[in-house]
Amino acid sequence: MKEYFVGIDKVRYGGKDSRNPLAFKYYRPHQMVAGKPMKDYLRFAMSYWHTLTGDGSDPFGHKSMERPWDGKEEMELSRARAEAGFEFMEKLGIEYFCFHDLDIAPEGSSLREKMQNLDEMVEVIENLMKKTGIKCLWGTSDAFSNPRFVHGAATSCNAEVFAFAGAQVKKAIDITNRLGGENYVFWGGREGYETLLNTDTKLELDNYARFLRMAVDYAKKIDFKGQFLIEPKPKEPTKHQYDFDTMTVLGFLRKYGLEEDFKMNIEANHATLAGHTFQHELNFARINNVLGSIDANQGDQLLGWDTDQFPTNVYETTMAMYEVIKNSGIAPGGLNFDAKVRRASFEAEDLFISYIAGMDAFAKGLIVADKLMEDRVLENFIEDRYSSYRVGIGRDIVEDKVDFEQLTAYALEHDKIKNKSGRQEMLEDIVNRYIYSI
Ligand code: XLS
Ligand code: CA
Ligand code: CA
Repeated sequence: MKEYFVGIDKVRYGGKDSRNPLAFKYYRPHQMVAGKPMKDYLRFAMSYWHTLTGDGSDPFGHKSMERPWDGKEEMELSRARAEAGFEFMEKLGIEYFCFHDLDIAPEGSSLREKMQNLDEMVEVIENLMKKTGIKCLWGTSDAFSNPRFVHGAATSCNAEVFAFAGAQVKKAIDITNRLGGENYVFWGGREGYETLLNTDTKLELDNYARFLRMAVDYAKKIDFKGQFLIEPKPKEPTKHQYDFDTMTVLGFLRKYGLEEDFKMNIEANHATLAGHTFQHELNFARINNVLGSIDANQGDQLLGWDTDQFPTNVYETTMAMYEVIKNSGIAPGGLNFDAKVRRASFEAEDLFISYIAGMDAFAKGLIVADKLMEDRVLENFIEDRYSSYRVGIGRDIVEDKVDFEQLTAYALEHDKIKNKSGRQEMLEDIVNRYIYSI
């Protein structure tokens, strides 16, 4: 087969002192960490959109990326991107990919044509998967780009759009199933509102729940075994997105009795847009048993939007992998690089360099988090901090044995309270020390 990324060989481990931008410094797929090969914790995935269809255009400028498939159009372009994508993953040793229906095939001029194009491309991708052993982490449907979705898809004010979205998502579940997708993602790009002046929020939310219920029923019908995931994001492109953050989504799912069928796909940049840290979202998903998968990227602290940058902040990757280890891993989810090279990093080589940077940051984060846990640095501190709940009145509280009157009787006798320091700076310093030493 034609080689697309000419001059770039298979990326190898060069060790942490390597100066080669095209070598891994920390990522060694088979190195054992926390009882598993690193790659089984990380389960890296390529995002089809940012990697193969992103062209660097932004609201102020045209396409800037130079790509080996430039000049091709329509189905020929889709085929070239697929072939190049699998070459890219093979060279980086990435075992999974994630895609939107719209990423893999042209829309065509009708719904029927769109579905035919998809079927044709799914066959191409299926063959590439067989040849390389690369798997599909998740599929999804782009129900936000086309102007028909101006008012949303499942939450549109227009019932015809709701119907179209149903057909589109049904097809996306079908093809994800055919490609053996281990998950299916719902990201409600325009499922929100711009102004309450024209919005029936109650009907929109009821309809959204109806839509998700239909998806669950359909998955059962075709025996799709993948995990359904909702990807929280508070805003952008809409002013307010209904899937604001993990706890909002959980409240919604529980209200409509959908909580058994969905987990979360947590994206770092969406967490920060919601005013949370990445670790906060992972933690809240984990303690509620809904940590499904991760969109690995990072935002810019000075910009209030979704910049989808490659994740290079080791402090963040460390605390993210700390949550993943605590979760006993992320499978059947993974770490999808929902990240794009900057507009000025327009050479194809930048794609490789960026993935290597992200993979290394997470590999290092995994090693540091494992070491922190092995030494029970935070665990011991936290255990001690809450030790008052293991004896006396504290034990009675957590065993639900006391009421306000009993608490009053106790407090009247024990009102000279002594607290202990939270030692935040000490803990931050310890985490830093672990990061430096590896
Ligand atoms: C956009 C989202 C999107 C989803 C998949 O902000 O991150 O890319 O991950 O539709
Ligand atoms: Ca995402
Ligand atoms: Ca994003």
